[in-house]
Amino acid sequence: MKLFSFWRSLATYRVRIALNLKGLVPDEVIQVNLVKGEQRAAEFRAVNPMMAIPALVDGDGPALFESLAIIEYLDETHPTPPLLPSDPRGRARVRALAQIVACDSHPLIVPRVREYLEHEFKLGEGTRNKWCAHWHIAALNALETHLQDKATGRYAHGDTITLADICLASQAAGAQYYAVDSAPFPNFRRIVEALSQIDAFARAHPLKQPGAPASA
Ligand SMILES: N[C@@H](CCC(=O)N[C@@H](CS)C(=O)NCC(=O)O)C(=O)O
Repeated sequence: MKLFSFWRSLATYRVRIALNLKGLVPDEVIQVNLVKGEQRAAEFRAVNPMMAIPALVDGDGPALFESLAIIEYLDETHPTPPLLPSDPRGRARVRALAQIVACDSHPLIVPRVREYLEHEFKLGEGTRNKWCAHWHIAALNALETHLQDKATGRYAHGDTITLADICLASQAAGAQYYAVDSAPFPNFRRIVEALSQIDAFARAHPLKQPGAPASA
């Protein structure tokens, strides 16, 4: 297994958590430095034409891409522990919570969007950070409302870790980058705090990866 990764990538953080939960260790972790723009190099473009990480090569390939698809692939090929509930309604809720993070919020703050805002619209760093914080808060408001549902337990869906928790953890790390206060989101905060105590989450954290700053 080969994982294309970068310490700061929230989507790759999601896949690292899933790999850890499944007890899987990639044979190779290939760094794609997003700060240097290596995701746009021809070599990586051949791996993922979307020019984004993560990508995962399992065996002979071809490369898997898109974090949610990769995680569901890992869940199907390594079913223990399961990352989705056994009932259709539960699966729909977990996938929907995950998609608020991975499909509605995160895509608005990735490097290609921030760089477009900078180069095309000449928005300064302060304004770009405000943009990112705004979309984080929009997602946190929606998540917090959903997490008030009785389906929430110790974690986002009952007392078992699911794909939704993986995504909540990545949302929390992103919110930290942009200094978003999580105090108005007590359910979100409680769950993220519980997740941070779990080794599979702690080891996968962006700041624990090679190349990460000593503190951020
Ligand atoms: N929807 C994709 C998002 C992938 C993505 O945008 N990854 C970011 C890092 S978290 C990236 O590589 N961005 C490169 C860029 O925006 O230029 C997923 O969940 O895998």
